[in-house]
Amino acid sequence: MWVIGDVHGCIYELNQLLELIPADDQLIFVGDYVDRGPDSYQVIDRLIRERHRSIFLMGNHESMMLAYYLRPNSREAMSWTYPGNGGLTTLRSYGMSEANTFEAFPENHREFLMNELHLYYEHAEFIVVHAGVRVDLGTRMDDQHPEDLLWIREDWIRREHEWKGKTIFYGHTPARYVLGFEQQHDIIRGEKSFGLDTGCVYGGSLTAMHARTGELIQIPAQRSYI
Ligand SMILES: [Mn+2]
Repeated sequence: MWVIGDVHGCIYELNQLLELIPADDQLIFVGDYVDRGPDSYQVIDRLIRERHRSIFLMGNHESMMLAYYLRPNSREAMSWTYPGNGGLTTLRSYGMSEANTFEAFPENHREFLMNELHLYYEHAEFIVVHAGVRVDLGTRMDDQHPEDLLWIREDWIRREHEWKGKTIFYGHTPARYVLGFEQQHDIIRGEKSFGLDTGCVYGGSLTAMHARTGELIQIPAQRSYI
């Protein structure tokens, strides 16, 4: 099973990456398919075509996007279209604007966003989650708060070495944020975790890591998209 980091509309790099992964291998995506990058519409379309062999997690960006339409008075909803968060770029990729309703999205995309995204995936040997976990809450994933699984950053990165549970694969925090710009293509190697957001949309790479063997496949971004 291959774990794939944040895509953020980087369709060119996603297509390249999937060329290099055997067609029968299972995929698990850590979330953040949309926003900021060139073509969120095409990314969702490609993911839907891979659904027979894939597990999809929800990222904070899908969560904001859904909130924008389904919980419009929430703080998350309002942040989706802030400059920098990329919601407007996503709308543009659909040929839409803020004036459109959720029903304007293709039905299969709406169905994908509402019904196919999980907060985490737990395997016998590892866990996959978008952002990380709160180590204080213990090792049972049921005890974690959804908001942390989608949004946690410093409280996870700083205390990762205290985690006593299974190996965790996550995205959300670009490697350059932790390792520095010079190492933006490297994954974040913790004591019991691997951070796979190598910041494709910022001009880093799109990364897939084989959960069992640790093999890496990386596609450097064509350019920085923001
Ligand atoms: Mn992200």
